[in-house]
Amino acid sequence: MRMITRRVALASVAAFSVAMATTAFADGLPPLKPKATYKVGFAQTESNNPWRLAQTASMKAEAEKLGWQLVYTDAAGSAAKQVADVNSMIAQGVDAIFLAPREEKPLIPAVLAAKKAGIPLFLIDRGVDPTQAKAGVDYVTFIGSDFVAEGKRAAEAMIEATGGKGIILELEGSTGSSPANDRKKGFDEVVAAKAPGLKIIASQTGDFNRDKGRQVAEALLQAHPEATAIYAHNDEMAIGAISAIEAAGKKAGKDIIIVSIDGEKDGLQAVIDGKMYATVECNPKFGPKAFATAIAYSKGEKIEPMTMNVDRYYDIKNAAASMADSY
Ligand code: GYE
Repeated sequence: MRMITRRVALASVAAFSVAMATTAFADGLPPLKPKATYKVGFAQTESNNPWRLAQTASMKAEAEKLGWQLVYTDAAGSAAKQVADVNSMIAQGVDAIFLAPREEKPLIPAVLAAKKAGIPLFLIDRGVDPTQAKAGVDYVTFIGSDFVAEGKRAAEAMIEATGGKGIILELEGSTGSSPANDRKKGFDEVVAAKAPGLKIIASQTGDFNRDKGRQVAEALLQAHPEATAIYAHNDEMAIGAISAIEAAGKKAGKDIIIVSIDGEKDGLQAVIDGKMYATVECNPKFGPKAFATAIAYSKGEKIEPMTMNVDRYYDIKNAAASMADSY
């Protein structure tokens, strides 16, 4: 009889904790239990440019500083592999996941799988489709830059550099990624609203990649010899475009005005060399902020659904002075 009573009591404790867990889920998010140390995952999208390498180095350095175990994966540019990487982190029982989603839609299943498994997930640097997964509900927060604002700032620079007249080739980032979508949106909007004399004659993806940027710029320069400017969604493609411009016997910075985004060392050098007019900063050093956010979350502090980085702007006035800080 006593045995049975005890079993009933235990069963109701179990029922209570299920109810507690359900309450946490009903609030939208799995909790991160306070612990002295954690095993966390970082699902990187690719490692083929200095920006990505700087981001990975920053995440690894912070994990090491805190003495946390980091399960690191590199999706090598494949959204499908990145979904598999997150699923493997879930299977390994990580406490939390930092995800830099390659594209907005294909990573939705990974975000939802982490939530379902009770693992809090933090999006860093890129976003996912907000109609399919919500910050503060399906994942804890997005930490990163305002890409629309970056695109707008790049357009202002382009207007300044060209006097509002010219024919622009646009090199887009990876198709379906939030920085490519938003940097295009911000730039195109400002050009349409403020510079009727600027015409975007072609816009094509170079996948945020230096060599693809070079190849696409080469084809576009051939198809549109009247082009006078290039807007690249990142420095790597801008550097590739400079090679294509020079191979076509033209002068970067004179015949073709270039504006870009990121602020990597080679981008700043191109500004110093007069080949690029300006680059809008997008800071890759996420480690301190990402881990501090997870710690704050574990303490039950309120986390804003969007944590925006403050980005600088580099042109000839400050490029040289910013080199030491760059990557
Ligand atoms: O601009 C680019 C990188 O997602 C914000 O991705 C990031 C972008 C960055 O490959 O260089």
